[in-house]
Amino acid sequence: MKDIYGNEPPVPLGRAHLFGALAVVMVAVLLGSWLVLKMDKPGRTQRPIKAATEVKGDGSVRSKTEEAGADGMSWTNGMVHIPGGSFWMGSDQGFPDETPVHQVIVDAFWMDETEVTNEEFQRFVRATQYVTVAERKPRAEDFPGAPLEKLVPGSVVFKPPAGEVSLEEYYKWWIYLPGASWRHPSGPGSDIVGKGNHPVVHTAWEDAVAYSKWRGKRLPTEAEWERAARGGVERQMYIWGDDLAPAGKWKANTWQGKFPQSDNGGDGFVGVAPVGSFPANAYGLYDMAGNVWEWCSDWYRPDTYAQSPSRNPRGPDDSFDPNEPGMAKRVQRGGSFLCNEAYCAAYRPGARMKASPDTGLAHSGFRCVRN
Ligand SMILES: [Ca+2]
Ligand SMILES: [Ca+2]
Repeated sequence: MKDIYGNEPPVPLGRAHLFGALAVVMVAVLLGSWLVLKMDKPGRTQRPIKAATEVKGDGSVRSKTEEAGADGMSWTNGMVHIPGGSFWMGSDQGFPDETPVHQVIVDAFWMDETEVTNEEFQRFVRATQYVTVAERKPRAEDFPGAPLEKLVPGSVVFKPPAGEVSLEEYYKWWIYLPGASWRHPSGPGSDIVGKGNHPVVHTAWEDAVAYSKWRGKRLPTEAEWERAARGGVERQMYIWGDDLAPAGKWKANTWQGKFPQSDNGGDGFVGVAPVGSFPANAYGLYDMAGNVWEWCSDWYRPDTYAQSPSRNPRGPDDSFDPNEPGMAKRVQRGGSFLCNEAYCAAYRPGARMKASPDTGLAHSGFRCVRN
């Protein structure tokens, strides 16, 4: 089950792992997943925009100004039009769950130009008083066997191990940190002041769904996400081509150096980068590779593609992860600032990840779509 680099698939984790492990290891520990319209051309919206238009199939133009979103602006503000059409989904150069490569047809939709930012998420929280999963006290019934004193609000952060570790010992660089949340990405001593344009992190799937609904949007299907990421360019290893760093230039916020001990920030960033710090793909979307993982609406199964309908697939009806058969998981895409060639190379547009819906990590974010 190794990939083209000879790597084992990255290990997914969920909140439940954390508390299960706590029952055994008496420390506030662990967990972690690494794993963690119709227009001829896609159009990038200008911001601020108040009068977006849509060119319909018959050539007529429809204004969307009247369809204001929750922020009083046109809902297309900050979104990019992704044309409908067919593309080759999957990859035969990655892990087995990316196969078979198959042709999929997706209707047109609009997608957020960037990952959802702290500033955007803060507007949502202020308007709704929403409390994220990481800020809620875990319920004892959800984590049988966990010491009650350990059931405190928090999330999982990345901490480089001091010495040599096996790449299978993921629990040595993921730490459950009480008080970590989107407001405090690195724990209680940290905040998001001056980081309004950073992607929001520590967002569980249900947090992402709640935000999406408030904006009158939704999470993308896995097929929509991959079509958008590939930008109309078929069967490339990366969304920008087949070279990881053409002419020595990094094209996404990933990891350089020895993982997981030391990220030398060769791409200009250690940790998250402000959204849009790297070149957009051919559709005008930023950070579809790297920076933070992005939730999709689909349940995860490794055999999804073997039974997927060819038109507007919405994922399987149930979830199955052979690594954790009892835990239902949703799909995540795009990789993060922690991804590197030696581990998961998940910034490839075909790469798939999964996590339980109640799991948010220091590199888990999302973006929304709408038809
Ligand atoms: Ca980086
Ligand atoms: Ca991303």
